[in-house]
Amino acid sequence: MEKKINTLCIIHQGQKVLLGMKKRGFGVGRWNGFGGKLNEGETIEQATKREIFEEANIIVADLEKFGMIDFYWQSKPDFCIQVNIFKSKIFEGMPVESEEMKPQWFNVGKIPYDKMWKDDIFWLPLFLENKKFKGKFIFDDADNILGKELLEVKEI
Ligand code: 6OG
Repeated sequence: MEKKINTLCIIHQGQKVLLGMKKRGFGVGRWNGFGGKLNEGETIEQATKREIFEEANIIVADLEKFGMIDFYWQSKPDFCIQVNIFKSKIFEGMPVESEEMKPQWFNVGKIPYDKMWKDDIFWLPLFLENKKFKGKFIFDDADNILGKELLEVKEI
């Protein structure tokens, strides 16, 4: 099994969340949190901070892990992306568009789920209610959900 560790960070301040429109690569054209793969020797937290700085030019001061989801695709049974999902409430700097992401604030009542990965509508409401979760999603090649498991947990 090839398991790729990824990070995902969403800034959540009261009734607002900061998302980014992915401008290139995997997930292009979708709103998502900020994140990516780990560099060699990096911890998951270090990679989370580096990615959001590279993609939105902000420095997060607090990181709390809220979720861990394993993603599989039906046509690639030996491949998995593990996404480690973090919340930050405090950051330094102003979000700035990068080559990879265009940041934008959304009201929690107006999350653009129709332009996001199809798993997000299941776990993001938990995240917004400060609930922690673990899960697994299986997609087909058109990124439709074929199977899912999602559990609220006390600690990740
Ligand atoms: P790069 O490989 O471009 O980073 N990611 C996902 N996010 C959601 N919401 N759903 C998924 O379902 C995802 N698969 C990957 C992790 C890719 C970014 O996309 C996230 C990373 O933050 C399949 O560097």
